Amino acid sequence: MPPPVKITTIHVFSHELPVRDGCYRMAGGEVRSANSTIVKLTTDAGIIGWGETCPITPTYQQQHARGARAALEEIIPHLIGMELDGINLLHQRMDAALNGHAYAKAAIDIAAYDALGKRYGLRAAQLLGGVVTERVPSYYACALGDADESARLAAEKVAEGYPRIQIKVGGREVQSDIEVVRKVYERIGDRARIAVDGNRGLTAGDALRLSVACRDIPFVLEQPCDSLDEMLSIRPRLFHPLYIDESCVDLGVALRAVGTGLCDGFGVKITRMGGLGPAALLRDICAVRHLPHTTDDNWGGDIIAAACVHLGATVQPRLMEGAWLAQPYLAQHYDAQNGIRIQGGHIALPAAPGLGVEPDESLFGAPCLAF
Ligand code: 0XW
Ligand code: MG
Repeated sequence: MPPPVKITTIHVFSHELPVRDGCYRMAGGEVRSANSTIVKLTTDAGIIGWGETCPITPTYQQQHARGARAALEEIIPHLIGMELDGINLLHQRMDAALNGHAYAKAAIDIAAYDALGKRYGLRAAQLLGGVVTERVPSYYACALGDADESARLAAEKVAEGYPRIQIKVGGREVQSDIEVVRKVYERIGDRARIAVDGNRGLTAGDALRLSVACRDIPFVLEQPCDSLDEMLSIRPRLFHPLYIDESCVDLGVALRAVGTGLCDGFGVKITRMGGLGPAALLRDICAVRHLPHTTDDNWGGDIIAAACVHLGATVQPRLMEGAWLAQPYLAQHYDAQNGIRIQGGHIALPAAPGLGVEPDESLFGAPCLAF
């Protein structure tokens, strides 16, 4: 039995990811550039694991880029020298060093899966339970826009092969949202599944109005309102399945939601759960009640994209709502050769051990933290 490997150094980088072609709009704000935190974990066997966490904006959820790096500065000194072989032990060590801040811990978790996979010659998806598919479905998110443009874009993406389209709504007159949903459905019909994502931007009344006005259109209604209580107040009167995304702030909420039937599915964010390990636990909790879910994250480059694809590759196909990637909005890959790409609305699972991507470290400049 080979001896366990120990963590010897962890470097943290700050890396700006500008949005190609302008900005990405959703309720609550627009994104012109997102600041990513990248972790490089090195072991005594010379194995390197990469992790990433990239809040999309400081307002999308209770996370922000500098907060991730401040949390990591608190946590990392407690990890140097520890054996890497147990993901649970790693999380216990992180939790003993700092309460909360799952989105920061996620970058360490992801780097650990990358390093462990390389150590044992296994892909992260194999460490997460096994590969169900080598061709992971993605979905395309039509940013907040007008009805004609959203319909045109949705039709274009369905023609490319995307099996699911997410329509952004919220933060404006609900009549505009109703027009967008109706126009998109008129254009694509049942050629793709539709999710209507409010990103917390609708009042309970407007969410209900949207569902009633579009009751003839099949879609899932994702996080229409800010709080779980607002969504639960209207859920019995909705004509559409309710998915929660931003309100699922941790595994405790997920356990309650699944156990008491508060929702019909999830928009999962791997970093919000704390990384691949906790997100795989959410996958398994959803499987108990046959609840569909995505395997997404907020924003980020090839590292977080690979994490989303590896988790997505382990989900039962009938519960898999897709792995959204920021890639279509980015001008660069961290790994020019094996970067994560969407083709025909689907993503090939990388073949190499760990995450299967090897970032060009020179892209990230000097580390902002080095332990
Ligand atoms: C569409 N996403 C996965 C990407 C953006 O970060 C927002 C998110 C969502 O579903 O809310
Ligand atoms: Mg969402």
